[in-house]
Amino acid sequence: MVIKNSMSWEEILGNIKSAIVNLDIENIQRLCLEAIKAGIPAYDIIMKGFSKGLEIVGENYERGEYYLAELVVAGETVKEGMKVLEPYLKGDEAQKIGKVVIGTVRGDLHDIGKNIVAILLRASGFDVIDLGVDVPPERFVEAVREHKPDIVAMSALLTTTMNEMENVIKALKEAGLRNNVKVIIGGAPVTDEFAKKIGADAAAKDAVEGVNICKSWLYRADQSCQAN
Ligand code: B12
Repeated sequence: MVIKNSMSWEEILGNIKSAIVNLDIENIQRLCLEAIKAGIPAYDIIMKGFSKGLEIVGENYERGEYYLAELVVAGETVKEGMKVLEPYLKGDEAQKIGKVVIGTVRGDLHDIGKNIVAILLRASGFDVIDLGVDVPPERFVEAVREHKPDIVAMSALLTTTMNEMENVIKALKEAGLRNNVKVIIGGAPVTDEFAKKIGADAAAKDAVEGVNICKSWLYRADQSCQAN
């Protein structure tokens, strides 16, 4: 009989996914550590473990099997796990390549995706000013005035709040600041067509694509970076 003493990456990620679905906040950190020890990249743990689990949580919610309380605990479980993963997502922060103001738009409290984008941006050398959740247009405008970022990044997870992104762009225009920044939007309901419609410069389907778009903007703006 063969005794199996080490799990495959697939099994480990499957356990993490299940822990999110089962709202197992007690064990999530242990499972994440196990995954890191097995050599699984932190970003894969997020995308193939956390996100897959959250997808199922969302489906259970839609089917009426989970309620708001379960969504809350699922969110908290991910945040506990992120505490373990965050150090492994950090890059070389010494060399700053640009500045980003990021926030989840007014009326929207979802911040797991936004936080992942912020972490990856920092890991890629961006200075990130995170305005948090439920951010009104005036706050984005204030932050652009104060911090003079290269990029404004917005997140929305609800079909009812994605329209707030257009209000932020309008407010930036009214303040005469729109041409000073690139605008990128993200979150499950957001599409390229929507970005075009509201006058954003780009939409990203996930954090990695978003970070790559941000990098490409700065590399284009600063010829010296093209050599890197
Ligand atoms: C966890 C969760 C919550 C938690 C959020 C906790 C937190 N701190 O974030 C809480 C409990 C607060 C919550 C509340 C609600 N929720 Co909720 N929630 C979810 C759930 C299960 C997971 C969301 C998530 O974190 N996904 C994982 C992350 C990693 O994915 P992501 O956010 O999409 O981010 C990725 C990309 O989109 C992208 N990205 C995201 N933002 C940005 C920004 C930029 C700039 C870029 C480049 C990329 C980018 O990068 C990320 C990583 O690749 C989803 C279901 C789902 N599967 O999405 C429902 C879901 C989003 N919620 C939903 C609903 C209905 C609600 C409530 C209205 C429920 C209620 N009756 O009160 C409230 C609304 C509260 C509010 N005002 O915001 C619906 C939305 C339906 C719709 N189409 O509008 C969903 C889809 C569930 C469902 N299937 O019905 N929720």
